Amino acid sequence: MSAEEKKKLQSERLVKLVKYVYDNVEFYRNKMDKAGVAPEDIKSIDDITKLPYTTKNDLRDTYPFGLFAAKQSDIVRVHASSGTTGKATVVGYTKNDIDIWSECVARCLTMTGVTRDDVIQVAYGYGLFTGGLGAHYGAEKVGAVVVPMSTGNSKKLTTMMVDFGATAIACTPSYLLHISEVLRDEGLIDKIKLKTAICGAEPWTEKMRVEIEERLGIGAHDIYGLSEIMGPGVACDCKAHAGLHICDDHFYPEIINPETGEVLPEGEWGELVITCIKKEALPLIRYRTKDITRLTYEKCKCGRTTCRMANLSGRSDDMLKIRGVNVFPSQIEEVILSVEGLGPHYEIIVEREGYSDKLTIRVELAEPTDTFGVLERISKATRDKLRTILGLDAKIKLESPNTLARFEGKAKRVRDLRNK
Ligand code: DLL
Repeated sequence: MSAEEKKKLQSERLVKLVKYVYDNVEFYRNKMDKAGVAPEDIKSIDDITKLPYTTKNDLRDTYPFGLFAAKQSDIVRVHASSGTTGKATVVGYTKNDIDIWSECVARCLTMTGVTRDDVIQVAYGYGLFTGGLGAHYGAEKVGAVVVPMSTGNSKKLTTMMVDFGATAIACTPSYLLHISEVLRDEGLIDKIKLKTAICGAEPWTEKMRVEIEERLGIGAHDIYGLSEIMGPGVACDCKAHAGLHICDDHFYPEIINPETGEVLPEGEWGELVITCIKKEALPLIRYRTKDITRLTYEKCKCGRTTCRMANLSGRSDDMLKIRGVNVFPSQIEEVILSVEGLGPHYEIIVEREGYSDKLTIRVELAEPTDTFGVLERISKATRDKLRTILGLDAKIKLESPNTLARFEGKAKRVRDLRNK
């Protein structure tokens, strides 16, 4: 699709959407009236900046169904975020929304090379989390054989991976790391037929992606999404690994300065804002994702012309401020994966010591060793790199392989104990 055709489609969809939500959602009607914007003011996609932002708090304040635009009789599914703090956010889908979702996930899987000839294990959690069912429906749409593993039994997963000749897997990157260890420990690495992994739901660096590829001898792809917008399948990286292709005929992306709300030009880092221009049940307008990325509209090497977003450097609310320095956990991950002798499992602990912050990084060694000289070299290399790259002093605690927690869902790698 040419840029002009895309813009025309996005404009038509936005104009229709704004009228639809104004007529059907009291929250949006009030918000637009307050901002002095009428549906008629929105004539093309360029007018999107006239519309107010939507936030997670808006979803919480209207819990559970206050932002739904469709009649209950048209809703066929709900999902909800696990919500460790505050109320869960509840999201809903009409039959058409489920079709769009499957279509977007199918596009993502296709760009990673998955076809109807694949056997794919879906090892995201099934249930209220969107990962399992989202990936499942998309994989069925492609026509692959879907094995709905969910999470919870890594040994069964690895056994079936061999027995069923699974060629693809969809799960969080941290879970795939764990799976790679189970395969190694069970002596199964040489027996698998795995070619492709579609991993997302949590931040992971390019270095981690390559580490996973090397461990398993596969192509690993980054899939992005969030339940408020749909679930997995908002964007995915193709074989060129040059950013994630956004399904921008359904999800219109913008980048804003998270502090001022100002819209930023192409190429600048900031908070991703998404408008669902084609959904029926919960079509969020200018939803602030809190995810930090940047966009490019250049045509990809693969030939696709969609807007692409960079691999996420983190969420604005995951950013740690340590002794005044802003740090994303992903930056620490980059450093760890660049030091020879360290494995990819780590934990970041931040504590208050007097008036200062204390940063400790627990990280597993790649191979067991207790040779003092080796341990000292690895610790020093890690400390030095953190100081040079992030300007931070940290205490490095080297752990034996297989001592830190493993995760089946989203990894929890940060313990911020400062306000405890
Ligand atoms: O995590 C949906 C999903 C499932 C995406 C499976 C990909 C694969 P939520 O639980 O609502 O939905 O969490 C959404 O997770 O705002 C990001 O902060 C983070 N996230 C999702 N995908 C990625 C990714 C699902 N590829 C939140 N890289 C988002 C980094 C990601 N962070």
